[in-house]
Amino acid sequence: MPSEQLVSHSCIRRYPGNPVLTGRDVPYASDLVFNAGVIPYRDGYAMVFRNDYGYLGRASFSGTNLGLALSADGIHWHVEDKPVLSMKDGEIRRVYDPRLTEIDGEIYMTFAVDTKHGLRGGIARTEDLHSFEIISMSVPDNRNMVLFPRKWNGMFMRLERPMPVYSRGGKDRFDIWWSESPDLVHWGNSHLVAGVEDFPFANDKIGPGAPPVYTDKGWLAVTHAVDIDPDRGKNGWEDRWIKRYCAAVALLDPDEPWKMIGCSRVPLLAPETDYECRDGFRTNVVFPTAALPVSGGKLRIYYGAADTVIAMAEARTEDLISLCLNGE
Ligand code: BMA
Repeated sequence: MPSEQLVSHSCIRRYPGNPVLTGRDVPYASDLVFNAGVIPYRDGYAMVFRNDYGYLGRASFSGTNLGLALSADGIHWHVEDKPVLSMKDGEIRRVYDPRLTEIDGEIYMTFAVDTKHGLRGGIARTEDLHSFEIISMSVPDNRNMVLFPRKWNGMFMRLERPMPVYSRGGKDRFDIWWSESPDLVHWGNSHLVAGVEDFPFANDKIGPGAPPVYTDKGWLAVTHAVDIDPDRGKNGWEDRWIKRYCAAVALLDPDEPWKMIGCSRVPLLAPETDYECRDGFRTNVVFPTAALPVSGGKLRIYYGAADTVIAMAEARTEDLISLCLNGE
């Protein structure tokens, strides 16, 4: 039976000029531009994005680096001349999927690292978004880390997505966890925030998307939620791609941020447009990585579409909260 067609919730609007960044905007080798961290920066905005280049066929590329783009309005972007980070040595294969968070005036970037010995989640500090000081990297397998922009009882906090396989029947049953740290190096006191079963439209895995946003009702965490349909078969450039990624949203308790007050029971944003469903490397992918409060009481969400371009959508923060509270 073909999988159910999912539609985006009526509270969210895509930016009509989507996508906001593609490989054509990049002045160096670039095939796929997606999954970006975005923060307010100086008088405008800064974006660090993932760039895969040198398509070799099947699912492989000759390299991945991180690029920097600046914008006055958060919509129109100018990409700097050169990439700002790439890591490759005998152990590290690549660094990707950056997220940016400002905490107490310092800028931090979390990222995923593919290594010879597994997938690790890293944290770096940067003053100028050009050079990065690596602070820590987790043990494998873990990724999709996002930092909260405020400390809690003097501690840094992150959401993360470890990938238990052995203990979950060899399937991708990956959930969202919360951990705290005094120094961004030593992490612990971990709690489960949400399981994949909390999102009825996911049958595979969930993961943190954007760094959480503080509201008077709690922390709004935009996440991704994945369902698999083996009948999807060939999609996009890859030989076989059977997953669908939607954006979802969860509300976390302000006092005990590992406790989920509620979450959307339907997708916030489901792949529907051509740039999400058709024209890309991996079709049916909406992968949120940044959420910024903007004028009009709205939250602007940036997401990778089809692992090929970067797009944007907006919803009223109030509507996102009620989506979580009413379990719509
Ligand atoms: C995840 C990561 C992301 C990617 C997503 C959809 O596992 O690899 O970088 O956007 O899959 O393909």
